[in-house]
Amino acid sequence: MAEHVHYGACNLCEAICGLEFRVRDGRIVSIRGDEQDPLSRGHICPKAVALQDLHEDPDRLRRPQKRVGDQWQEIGWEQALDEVADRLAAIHRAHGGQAIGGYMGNPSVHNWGIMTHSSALFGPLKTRSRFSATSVDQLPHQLVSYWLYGHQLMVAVPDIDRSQMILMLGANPLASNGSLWTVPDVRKRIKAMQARGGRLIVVDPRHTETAEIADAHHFIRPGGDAALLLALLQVIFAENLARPGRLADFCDGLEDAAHRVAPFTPERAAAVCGIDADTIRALARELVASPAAAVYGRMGVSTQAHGTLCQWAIAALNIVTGNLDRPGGMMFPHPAMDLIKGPGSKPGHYDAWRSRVRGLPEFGGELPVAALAEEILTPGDGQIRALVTIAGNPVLSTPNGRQLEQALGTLDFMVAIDCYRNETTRFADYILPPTGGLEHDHYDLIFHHFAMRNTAKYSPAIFAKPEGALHDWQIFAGLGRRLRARLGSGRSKPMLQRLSARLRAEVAERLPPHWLLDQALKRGPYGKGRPQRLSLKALRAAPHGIDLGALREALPRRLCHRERRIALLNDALRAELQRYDRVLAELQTQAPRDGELWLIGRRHVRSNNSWMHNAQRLVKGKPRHQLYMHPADLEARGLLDGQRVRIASRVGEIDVEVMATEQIMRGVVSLPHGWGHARPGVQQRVAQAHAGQSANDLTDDRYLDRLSGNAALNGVPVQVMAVRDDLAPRVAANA
Ligand SMILES: Nc1nc2c(c(=O)[nH]1)N[C@H]1C(S)=C(S)[C@@H](COP(=O)(O)OP(=O)(O)OC[C@H]3O[C@@H](n4cnc5c(=O)[nH]c(N)nc54)[C@H](O)[C@@H]3O)O[C@H]1N2
Ligand SMILES: Nc1nc2c(c(=O)[nH]1)N[C@H]1C(S)=C(S)[C@@H](COP(=O)(O)OP(=O)(O)OC[C@H]3O[C@@H](n4cnc5c(=O)[nH]c(N)nc54)[C@H](O)[C@@H]3O)O[C@H]1N2
Ligand code: SF4
Ligand SMILES: [Mo]
Repeated sequence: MAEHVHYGACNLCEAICGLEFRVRDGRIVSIRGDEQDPLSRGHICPKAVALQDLHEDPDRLRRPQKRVGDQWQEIGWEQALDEVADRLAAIHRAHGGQAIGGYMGNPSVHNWGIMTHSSALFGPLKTRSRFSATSVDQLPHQLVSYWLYGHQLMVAVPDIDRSQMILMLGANPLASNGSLWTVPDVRKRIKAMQARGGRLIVVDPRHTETAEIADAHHFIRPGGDAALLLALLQVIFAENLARPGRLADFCDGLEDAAHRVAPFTPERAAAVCGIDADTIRALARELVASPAAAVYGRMGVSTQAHGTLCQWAIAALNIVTGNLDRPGGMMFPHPAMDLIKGPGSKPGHYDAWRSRVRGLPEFGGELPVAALAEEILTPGDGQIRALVTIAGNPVLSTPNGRQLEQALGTLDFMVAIDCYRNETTRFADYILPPTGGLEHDHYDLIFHHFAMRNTAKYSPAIFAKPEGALHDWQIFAGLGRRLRARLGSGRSKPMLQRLSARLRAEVAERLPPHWLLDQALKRGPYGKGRPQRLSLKALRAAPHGIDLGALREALPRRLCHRERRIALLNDALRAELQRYDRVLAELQTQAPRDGELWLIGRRHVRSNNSWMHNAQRLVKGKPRHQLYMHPADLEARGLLDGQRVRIASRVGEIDVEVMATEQIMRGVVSLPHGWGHARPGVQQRVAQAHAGQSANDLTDDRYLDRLSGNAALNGVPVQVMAVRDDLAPRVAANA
């Protein structure tokens, strides 16, 4: 049989690497990096080969599943979609839209069919009880982008190929391959920057893989970044070093900002962040002196107690140093399918309503997921009684996962659109599994907005859709159609109008994502009448992808506020700065509590959140889910390297193996999230054999970034102690 070669992009992480697949007899024989991909240039990581494992995994669900008692039955699609729509419609009629919650997980943004068609499901449900992985991740970035630039997707990224300095906080791209920064092959790009005399400076409580190749690394106390970043701003203003250049022409609030950061001196910051005042001053001066520098902060500075303030200060630093929208600084990409300037753009909105129980603000139509469990558990009008999860595993990925488990057990109804029966979906009444990643086509709608180079690439399906399977978008379309039939659309409108609205919705839903892409490309910034003349046909003719060039100046044109201005400050931010002044004063005087340690997370290149541990190829070798702890902290507690220890937080405790390492700073411990697969009813055999424990059994649903409601998953106070023998039976039950 002939061997066929296919090209496509990997959709597992934000690096969207180009891949070359060789297929013989309907089986993959090799997966390699595509040397001709203009963005990734042949880069690949170990997870790409696991695409084959996902494709062939016998545990991956291929038919709709219905729970009957403790048994799961395979049923047909018509029955599944009809019954799910019946149940959702019944709850909607009895309790209203708010009673139906929705949670969208991380792969939603890596699967374009979910992006283009999930509104088919949520449109007729008209619910405000919506949640996603955004609020355990990048919510502060989106909020700051919305406030400053007028659009939640206007995120600037380090223009690394022309940078002379990157100050990186709370990110480990050597493991994560970059985030809110599509930067495949980041190691090579860092090395190239260093070869031209540029410097990478990493700020992280752990000496990470990225810190290892950096020119300087500063340990920072978890949660101390806001103090550090505000102090950098303070020095720049106090020493009269601000050079915003042309940005000053269209940026409001610069003087106000200078005035408001004045109290945050390096001396005050030092006491809280653990980096001394001289180092902070030197860092500020180095930043200002660099001809092209980028300040970039990610997970570690978003998912912490002052995430929004951190992201604001980072943006402010890039502005006052004149590095925003400057080659080699932080730049805004111009994607071919533009969700910022294109039709149907969603700039965002903030605090238009609040969560019922705790009063947390919505952002862009979603509530903070840390409030999901309480919205299910607390009786009253608007209580969530049914839940739809889409490509997510919140039991392992959101704070206080045990409480969420308890909540899921009380729901009247749950449906999961997911390919596995895992820690979350096992609570569902129905699981609706879509086709696998190699069985549908793909175009990355999101990550071109954060890419360090403008490119476009269409990935055709490698394998035909199996008989009797549905793509994610078809599941949404099928449910949407049925829900509209049961719930109607817009009762107040006259019948004809109602009919035509329904007709339009039905037509739109039946259009596949690639049709929508073709339209968007042709009408987009590189479409008809432009030199590139992009269309679906043009992309199909260029299987490696099309290079649209280096990042280019975007401001002020691309700003989305009226009059195309940057709004550096608003009332909410001013209040937050004032509040932080008080927080800092308290932190400065607070004595650390006896024996308390700060828990942070970490990522590994062979692991991807919670859902790829069923690939033998990735989990093999030594376990990677131990607790990292400094030898001196172990010694102080009479603990030994390699022993089982108990970690306890306000919300729970787990027992894990501890590993002594000087990689981690004293007073801090690190545990990766996404593990904890030994739960009843999970059908992921390999993962269960490598179970580990869930870090989110320790993280706290009450510990948030106050402004955004984003979960503070890093810097969680914990105690670590020996596992006593008399507790052994309980440990065994957990293990
Ligand atoms: N303590 C701690 N917690 C964290 C983090 C941390 O650093 N520390 N990180 C947070 C971050 S950044 C994120 S993004 C979240 C992730 O949190 P989630 O998005 O909730 O979890 P994932 O592990 O990504 O789960 C993905 C699910 O999608 C399914 N899936 C995969 N592909 C598809 C598909 O194409 N279609 C459908 N329908 N389903 C699919 C998988 O089977 C799996 O159930 O975790 C967060 N939680
Ligand atoms: N291999 C792999 N790649 C992935 C993923 C994965 O699970 N595995 N997940 C993907 C997803 S969903 C995302 S969002 C991205 C995340 O991408 P990154 O943000 O690059 O990922 P992390 O490795 O979580 O890096 C966070 C860093 O913050 C540090 N940190 C913790 N607390 C603090 C603090 O208070 N201050 C500072 N300065 N640093 C702190 C941690 O030590 C860690 O090194 O990765 C994506 N890529
Ligand atoms: S870095 Fe790895 S997982 Fe991420 S896109 Fe590239 S090959 Fe896929
Ligand atoms: Mo994420």
